[in-house]
Amino acid sequence: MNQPVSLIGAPTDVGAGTRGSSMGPEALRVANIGPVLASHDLDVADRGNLSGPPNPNLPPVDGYRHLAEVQAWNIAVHDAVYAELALGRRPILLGGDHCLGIGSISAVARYCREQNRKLRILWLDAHADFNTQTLTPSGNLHGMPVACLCGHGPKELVEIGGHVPAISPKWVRQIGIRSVDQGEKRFVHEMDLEVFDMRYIDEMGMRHTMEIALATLDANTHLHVSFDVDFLDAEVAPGVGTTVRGGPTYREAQLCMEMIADTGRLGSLDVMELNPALDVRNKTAEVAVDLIESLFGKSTLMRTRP
Ligand SMILES: [Mn+2]
Repeated sequence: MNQPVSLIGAPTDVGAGTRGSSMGPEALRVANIGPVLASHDLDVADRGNLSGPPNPNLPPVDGYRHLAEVQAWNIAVHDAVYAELALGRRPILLGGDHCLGIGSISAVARYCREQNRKLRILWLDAHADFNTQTLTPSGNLHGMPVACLCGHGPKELVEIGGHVPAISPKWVRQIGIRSVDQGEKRFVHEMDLEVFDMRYIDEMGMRHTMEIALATLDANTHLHVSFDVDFLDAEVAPGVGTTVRGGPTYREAQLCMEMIADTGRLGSLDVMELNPALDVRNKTAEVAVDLIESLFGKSTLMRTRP
């Protein structure tokens, strides 16, 4: 029997510029995420939705929009994700915007620290999400979670996991990146983040990219995947607030997910930024569920596994 999984809905868009990702968890359920995972010999528990403050839709204050609301939601996410890990289950966070990666990944990092496990984070996204107060053009906190996790951000967010910084940039592999602000790009270089941008994927292929991103995992490594749906090409996944053309095709994304599944190390997952208000007949939710199914063992392999 595979390690059981728990679905945690976090219906909020307080960290985003465009509203609607608050409806993401329900759209993923409508696309049958629970039964689809259960069909792969998985014990799936749906914990329902977390609750938190509404979106006040206000301009930035000191470079941040909705800092108090983002903090409240991330604390709720942190506690829920940590509770599932402590039960020996694999949390799947249904976002919600990507600011919630702070709560989710700080919980995973805390659990790994306590268990003496190594952590590898795959950040699948069109964006580096490495903005700060001074670099951000918008103040939207969904553009800052990786920086916050690495200790660069407001103390209300960087201290959520009880350890600052929550993670080391060395644990992160970013894949699919193709839209980064100028100052943000400098900061990514400064912090020496390992980025597999679209140019790299085009030149080297998804297979090579994933081989490098997954290299040196061992039996004591917890693998966390933070899947921003805007990772996918906008043609495949129109239902996100920040679509960027030129992303991975369906087949590239499928290979990416299958290679992650092949490691047998997936310990937790975020599915973020799905925005049903911008979707077409829930097709982006269905594509997301299909790719998540690949992450948990659906394989296109006919020949025996290499
Ligand atoms: Mn993101």
